[in-house]
Amino acid sequence: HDERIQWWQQARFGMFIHWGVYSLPGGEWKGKKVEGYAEHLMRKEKITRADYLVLAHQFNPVLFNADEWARHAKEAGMKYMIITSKHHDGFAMYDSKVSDFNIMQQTPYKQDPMAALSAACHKYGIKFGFYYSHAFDWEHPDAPGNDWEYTNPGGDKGLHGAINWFNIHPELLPKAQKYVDEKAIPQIKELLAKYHPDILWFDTPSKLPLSENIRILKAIREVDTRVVVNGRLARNSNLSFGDYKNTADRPLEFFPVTGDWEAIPTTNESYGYHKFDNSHKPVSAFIHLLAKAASRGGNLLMNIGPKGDGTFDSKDLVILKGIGAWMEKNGQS
Ligand code: JFZ
Repeated sequence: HDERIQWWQQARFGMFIHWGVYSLPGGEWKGKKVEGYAEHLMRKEKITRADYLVLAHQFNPVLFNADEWARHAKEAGMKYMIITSKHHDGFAMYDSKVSDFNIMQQTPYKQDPMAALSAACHKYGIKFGFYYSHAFDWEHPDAPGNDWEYTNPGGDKGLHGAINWFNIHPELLPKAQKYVDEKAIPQIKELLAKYHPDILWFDTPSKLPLSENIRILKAIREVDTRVVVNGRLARNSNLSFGDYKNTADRPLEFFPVTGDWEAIPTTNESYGYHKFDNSHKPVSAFIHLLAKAASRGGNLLMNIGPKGDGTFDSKDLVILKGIGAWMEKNGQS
């Protein structure tokens, strides 16, 4: 742990990227605004797997430029990048042989943006890794989450609802285990083998029993002892299960003062691109957060939501450029 966490402890500032099929509708569905997180489109609108594929068939980010994305991070003074390889929708944004629900097979784009980003980050000396939704998976018929299409727990009861479903519905546990065995663990191993990421970032651990989360961690450590794993793989309050602790998403006043921790503010409210969410904070807000995080020994992983065409939102770019200008004047390179 002490060795693999070293680069992370020095990194201080990183770029979090939520990008997927949901970025194309960008918070709009059937002419109406989707409330809250745009990346939760499938759950909020109860979209079936088949209908979500119709959307995927339109996802074509022809303007995506990995070098440009890495440069935006570099110029803002960021030292690491974490991007959604698979969010809760279950859609792999990389070339996955484990599941055909992926960008190569289901989109007209047919390219692997994760391979390009990994190479670009390497070129600019930026550490690179993946968000992977290990618990929630709305595409897989056996995974926790999608209860509008399958007999699965956790879906429309809300993001934090259906807590401990496995105690209430123990008969559903073998299903979840099947998903972990045939999709989550194989895809995580695939990501490790293919891209050698510096970090893996997991989320919503309460959707699986602790024993499943630990099984996943063991599978990771069997093949890779060097990759950094965030605290949301298993219950976040227990530090021993990850390499560092994550704070809750948005109440940024509650920064810890000890230990290795990371906060994940978003430029606006939604993590994925949301065309109706114009609540972007000013540059100064992020400078304050950076200073506050640094003074308490933590990292800031600032989230942006690129658009479905592969470009950054101009409102995110204003913030990135503003931070970059401040860094140029006051930061160290
Ligand atoms: C989760 C995801 O559902 C969301 O889409 C995004 O990826 C975010 C980074 O993580 O949402 C959460 C998870 C935990 C909390 C809030 C939102 N929390 O602990 O307050």
